[in-house]
Amino acid sequence: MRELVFATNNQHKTQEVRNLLLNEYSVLNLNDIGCTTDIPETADTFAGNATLKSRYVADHYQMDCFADDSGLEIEALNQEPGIFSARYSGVKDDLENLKLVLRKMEGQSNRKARFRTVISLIRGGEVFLFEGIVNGTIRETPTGEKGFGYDPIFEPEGYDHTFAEMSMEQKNQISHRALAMNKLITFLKERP
Ligand code: ITT
Repeated sequence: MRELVFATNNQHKTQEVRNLLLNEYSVLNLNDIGCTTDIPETADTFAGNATLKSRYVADHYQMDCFADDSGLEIEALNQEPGIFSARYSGVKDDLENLKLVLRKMEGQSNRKARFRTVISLIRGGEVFLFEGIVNGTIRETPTGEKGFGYDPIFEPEGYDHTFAEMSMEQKNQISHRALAMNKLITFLKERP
């Protein structure tokens, strides 16, 4: 099977993407290619950070590669945590980050939010970007044990369950990452 490098250290993201590419590509993450560097994410946009990660692998490993940068944007918090989603509380701890969001949202009636992913693919030195967005609302209390990150407090529009109450297969039918990945998959099919 063809191999594709996904520049991530996040096991949950790796699993979601492996599940989406099941029959088409074998997905290698940073751990699989022996990259232990904590690649700096110093840009101020999702696209910028995703490209820092994909370019790092392309430059250091001479492999075509894609990376995603994603996060939660909450309307009432001026789109925070946004690009700071992974370390919103100051530490890379999903529960602490989620608790901080809930504290900041206390008493807030506008609960609108969206998850956004930008994928950066580097092929033959050229960068291609793919975006996925899913709208929803922030719950007042966490529910569900599945998924990761802010999944227990995010209810996608049109559903009465949080992402953390859905199976990976269900989340993969509607999620921001799945939408962006589907664009990437279409691109790869059209330009193999
Ligand atoms: P890599 O940079 O190694 O890929 P990361 O976890 O640091 O892994 P990001 O920089 O893209 O990934 O940060 C995204 C953060 O946003 C992530 O840690 C979660 O807290 C949150 N997030 C992203 N996608 C999510 C999803 O599908 N469900 C819940 N939270 C998500």
